[in-house]
Amino acid sequence: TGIYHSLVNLGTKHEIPTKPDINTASLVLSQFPQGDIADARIAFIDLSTNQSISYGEVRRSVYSLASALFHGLEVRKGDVVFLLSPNSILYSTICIAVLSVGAILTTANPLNTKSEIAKQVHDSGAKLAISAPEELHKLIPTGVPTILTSSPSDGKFLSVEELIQGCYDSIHLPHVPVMQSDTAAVLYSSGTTGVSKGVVLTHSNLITIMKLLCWSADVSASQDDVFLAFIPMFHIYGLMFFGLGLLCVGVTTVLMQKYDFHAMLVAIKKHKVNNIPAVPPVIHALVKHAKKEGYDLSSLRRVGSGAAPLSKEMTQEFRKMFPWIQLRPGYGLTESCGGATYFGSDIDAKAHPEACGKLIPTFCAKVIDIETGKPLPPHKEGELWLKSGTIMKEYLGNVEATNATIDSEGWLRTGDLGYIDENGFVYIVERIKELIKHKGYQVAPAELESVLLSHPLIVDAAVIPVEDEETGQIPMAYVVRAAGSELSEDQVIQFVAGQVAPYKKVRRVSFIDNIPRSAAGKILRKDLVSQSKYQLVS
Ligand code: 4UW
Repeated sequence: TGIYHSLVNLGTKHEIPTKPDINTASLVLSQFPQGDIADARIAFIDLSTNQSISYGEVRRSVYSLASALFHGLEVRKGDVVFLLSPNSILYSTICIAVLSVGAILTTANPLNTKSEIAKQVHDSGAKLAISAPEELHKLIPTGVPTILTSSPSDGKFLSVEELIQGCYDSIHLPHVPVMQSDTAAVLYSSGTTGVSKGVVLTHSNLITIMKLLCWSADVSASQDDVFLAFIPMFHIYGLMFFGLGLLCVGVTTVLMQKYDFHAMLVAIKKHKVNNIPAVPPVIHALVKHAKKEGYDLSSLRRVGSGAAPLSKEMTQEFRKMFPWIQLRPGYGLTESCGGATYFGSDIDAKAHPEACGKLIPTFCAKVIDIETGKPLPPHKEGELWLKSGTIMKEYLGNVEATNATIDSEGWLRTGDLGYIDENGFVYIVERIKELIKHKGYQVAPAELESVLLSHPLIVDAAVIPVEDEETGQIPMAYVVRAAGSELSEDQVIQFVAGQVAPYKKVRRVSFIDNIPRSAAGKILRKDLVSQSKYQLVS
């Protein structure tokens, strides 16, 4: 039939609950390690401040904050709450409290600019924002009522810390019936084409992926595991691991507000970190620089890699340098609510250095011939399509994009070119969608093109990815200048940099007479990509 199924059984321990009236918050709280000793176990440590929060404190904080949101701030089922914060020991508490009152969580990258934030606030229809104090200035112009994560000095804004310490009920959750089918979160992703869109995830999606994550994390047996989190919790990868999933298995997570190579090495040694969900640039940095820095990585047991491709060479160098560390690549998307593939064993991972694992239980896949639209047999390359209980419901308010991405049978078109071998290992070969990945972050060419086109001396523009060893890919712009204009590469780079988050910056510019387009007017990015390769070698 051309359909690949995960051949692995989830087992009864991690069975996905089917009762319709279970929600993400009640599920996470019910999975918290139980008893006094477990209550005192540290859930999160902030690396920079050394502040920590125990499992018991997370639970009580969730109850108080949920009560405050519901009774004090009148947050109701279906209201969207916008969270703008770097990783913090309260991030999970906020997420779970918001979900527990049936409100919908939308998260954003704190690096985003004022106008990027405003767009998301508007698109998501946020009723309330929760902001780190240093990001507050980006929310004020939106007019959305805002509370801060931690207490401000001048006392003008309410804060989550104050609400938690206030006199709200810390023993019960407000009684709000929330169903698995209700929307839980709206995360932003550009998908296969165009600008950022709201990926609508239901409680059922989150519950399913959390159960799968607990199963694949394989840490429940030794609950003294210590994870390191620099992957941001606003992104599906960080949200699923650190925001929600890992709380179900009782590990301690050391949080970094932002990734820094040296601080990471210090954290690993100081806190005896043994697990790091990472991204390829971090693997790259460990291979290239760890020796020079005089590291102690002896505590590390497992390092994951996801969000962008990791080359076979890098995989092999990493294994050679750090033979005691299991390197486990995985592949996932915001639209699939996180990981879709995994390696169940290190033997498998070592034997398949180019693969990103096998399908996670409950996932099915097809590899679709791009020309004919027909499913392909093992080893043949085509677009990877996925089906699972974790696949998003839709793109928020965008029927056209939803229909272009999910077919009538519920298959998600990933926009990734790949193949599956006869043993079920999944290989991602190339991205066919427009998305650029810089350090694992999404950069949408369409968004940069519209910024470029707003320049009075730019007539036409196209943005493509250029491969970069250290960061994965960088955005490069092809620009058609207005007649007689002497606009320079640097001026173009500065113009874009003034309007977008730093990770989206155009880092290379080439001037061209016209942008190649198809008869239907679509930019022929492939032609530009080949042209850029030619330019780089010539
Ligand atoms: N190899 C090649 C990979 C890989 C990859 C992703 O920003 P999004 O929407 O989402 C993510 C999610 C990553 C993730 C990985 C592992 C995991 O367990 C987990 O669970 C929480 C999450 O990055 O970008 C999706 C796109 O990123 C590329 C690919 O193009 C995909 O469509 N990508 N992982 N291992 N490419």
